[in-house]
Amino acid sequence: MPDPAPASLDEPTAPAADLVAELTELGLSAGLDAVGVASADPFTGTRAEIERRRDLGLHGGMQFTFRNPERSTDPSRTLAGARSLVVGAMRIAAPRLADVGAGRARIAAYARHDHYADLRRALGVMADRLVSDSWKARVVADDNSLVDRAAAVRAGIGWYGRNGNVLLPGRGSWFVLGSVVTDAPLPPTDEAVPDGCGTCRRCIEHCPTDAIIESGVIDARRCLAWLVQAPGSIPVEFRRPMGGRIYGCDDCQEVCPVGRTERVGDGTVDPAADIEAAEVLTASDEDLLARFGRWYIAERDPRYLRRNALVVLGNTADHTTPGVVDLFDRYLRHPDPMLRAHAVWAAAEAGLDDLLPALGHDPDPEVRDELRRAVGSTRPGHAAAGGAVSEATP
Ligand code: B12
Ligand code: SF4
Ligand code: SF4
Repeated sequence: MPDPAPASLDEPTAPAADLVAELTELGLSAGLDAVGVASADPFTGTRAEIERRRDLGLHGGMQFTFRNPERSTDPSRTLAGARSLVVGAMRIAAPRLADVGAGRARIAAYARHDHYADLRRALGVMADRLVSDSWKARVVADDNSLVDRAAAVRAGIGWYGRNGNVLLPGRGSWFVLGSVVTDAPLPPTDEAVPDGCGTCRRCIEHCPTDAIIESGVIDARRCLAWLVQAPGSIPVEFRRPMGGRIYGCDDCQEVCPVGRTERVGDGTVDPAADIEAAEVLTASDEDLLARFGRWYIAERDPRYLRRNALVVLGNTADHTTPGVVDLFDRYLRHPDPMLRAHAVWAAAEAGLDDLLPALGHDPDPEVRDELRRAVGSTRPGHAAAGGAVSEATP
């Protein structure tokens, strides 16, 4: 008898009923903490919500999913013929940490290690399995081609918390999210996860800048996680609330009671959790990009990391630490006016007003504004920079 004809690559066989179980098993073994399946129908409600927020200006100029909401909410724009999403969530180790020390800059938990690389690798294992059955499959995670949270909610992985994040039942929000978009017609996870926030409002109450303007709605113009990434100057009113943050903000997750007992690594020291602000201010562009290039840095220009480091220094530096005064002095003379302006603010906040007068004739209007503000500052114990600050133009 002749051998049966091999299945054509163009005509994959219908997925076996237990394929979802097998994919789930593969994903969990590869490091995922939860897997769910959703249909790949367009996320029309999410698209309307993104457009509404953009129209209200709540996106604060962000691009990401706001640039082309139609594309980001329609999986078939990522993979022609998409029928299903296999969604995965991966735990971020987020040990509760002590306050940052003087001059140290805090990195949010999701940015301390390359969690997205681990996530994509694990999703890739499931994608490979689908491809081995001749289905098409593409991994997407944090790349703006899909609204990752909406996919996770539709796949029954979690619910939208009031802090905007997706929370997994009993486990909280310390997870990164991604999907495999596939043309395989997989049976979706039946059960949606019910709201678990109840009457709690801790995240709204503890956001340092009141950026959560209603349940689940973030005004990015006030959100520190965005402001530290955004181009341009950090608006003055958000510099003190920035505290020691150089990248990301975890406050609305830190205060969340869900999954606290499960939180791994409490009390442990994570050497990637913070860095010396001075290190950022003395490193070369190449070094900064080699070390932090996987972060979203506006225009891929390390000057924005230095801008943040100056704010951190203004908020946390102990100016008796050797080298701190020299560092301020150097940045007060920096050729980049944005950095000079932040250095003026930071030096004044650190009580180093004596350093400021040298900038009396600064050619840049933003720097002159900072100097004027430093003179008029109401900071407790602030000694005005004195008459040496002149408004003369060169
Ligand atoms: C743009 C963006 C940001 C922006 C804006 C965030 C925002 N809330 O919109 C900024 C830079 C501020 C940001 C910050 C953070 N982000 Co971000 N971000 C994204 C990105 C690229 C797009 C998100 C998006 O489309 N937002 C637009 C809004 C409209 O959509 P949404 O966030 O899904 O909001 C939904 C809910 O608000 C819900 N909703 C509407 N009305 C109501 C009403 C109620 C009552 C409720 C409960 C919900 C609700 O509907 C909306 C639409 O579906 C995604 C990656 C991706 N490709 O999806 C990551 C992503 C959302 N970010 C992530 C993370 C980890 C963070 C930070 C925790 C990082 C940090 N530590 O600094 C913070 C958290 C800030 C916060 N509280 O949201 C994770 C979320 C993980 C999770 N478990 O939820 C994602 C999914 C990245 C990833 N692939 O893992 N982020
Ligand atoms: S990330 Fe920070 S600033 Fe943004 S909403 Fe959460 S607590 Fe507020
Ligand atoms: S802090 Fe409370 S309201 Fe906010 S996400 Fe957590 S459970 Fe929900």
